[in-house]
Amino acid sequence: MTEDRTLLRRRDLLRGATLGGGGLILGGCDALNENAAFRSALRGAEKLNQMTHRALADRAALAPEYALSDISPVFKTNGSLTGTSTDYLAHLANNFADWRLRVDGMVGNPIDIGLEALRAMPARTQITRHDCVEGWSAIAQWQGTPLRLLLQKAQLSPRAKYIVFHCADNYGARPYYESIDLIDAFHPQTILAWAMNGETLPVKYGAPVRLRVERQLGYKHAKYVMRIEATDDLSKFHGGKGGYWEDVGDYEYYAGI
Ligand SMILES: Nc1nc2c(c(=O)[nH]1)N[C@H]1C(S)=C(S)[C@@H](COP(=O)(O)O)O[C@H]1N2
Ligand SMILES: [Mo]
Repeated sequence: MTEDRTLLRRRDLLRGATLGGGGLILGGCDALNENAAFRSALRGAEKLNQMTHRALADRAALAPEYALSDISPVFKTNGSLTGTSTDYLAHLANNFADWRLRVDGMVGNPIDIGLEALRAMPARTQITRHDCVEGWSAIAQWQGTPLRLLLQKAQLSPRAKYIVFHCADNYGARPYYESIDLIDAFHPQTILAWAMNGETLPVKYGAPVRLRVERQLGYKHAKYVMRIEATDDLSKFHGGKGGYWEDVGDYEYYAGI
């Protein structure tokens, strides 16, 4: 199969998997397929067989979304309940007025964006279920900026393979961090959430922004995100396995649900 035909078939599959979702989602899917970095990530797997096609279509599918009436009256917290860095604590005291999110690493146009500008970008609102590996779940409404929009703005390099989230908290003695591949980074439900259940994101849930990556377990949903870094090599970060719990607890890198 030629490369072009392979791409076309993958595109059809990705589209097919989300057709039920309506225009916004198709838009996201198109954007995903037009992105050079994402296409290059797919091209990396040269010998795609039927199974891989199915796996890709599955990765592009949406997580279930719920009704307002399904929202959990109590949403548990887990891990850190605040950022701990000096920098973060100063921003917290100042209500994040001068806080800036950085998007850098393997990008052509590094970004430095404040909370107001982030909130002014096109946003997505979704009511989803959070599943923690420790055995609890809770449903909440999340509103935030689709990660793919920031990556496009930053001109993600076609050589990038992963997106790393640097957090403002130490959990125990180590900094919390997480990372995801480009399939999840460009997934329409992957957002940097700055509101929860219609209110500004509370500190214990990750203010000012936390990742929602709805097809994966709770520990991938980085809270207190300060910096987003594109890379082709996870081994150079902390323990080298791509995330805090992957390094410390031997948790799976891809925590699919
Ligand atoms: N920065 C940071 N992000 C984090 C954690 C953490 O300790 N620090 N804990 C993770 C885990 S295990 C879960 S289940 C969720 C909990 O999110 P919640 O406190 O909003 O329920 O955040 C995840 N993200
Ligand atoms: Mo968790």
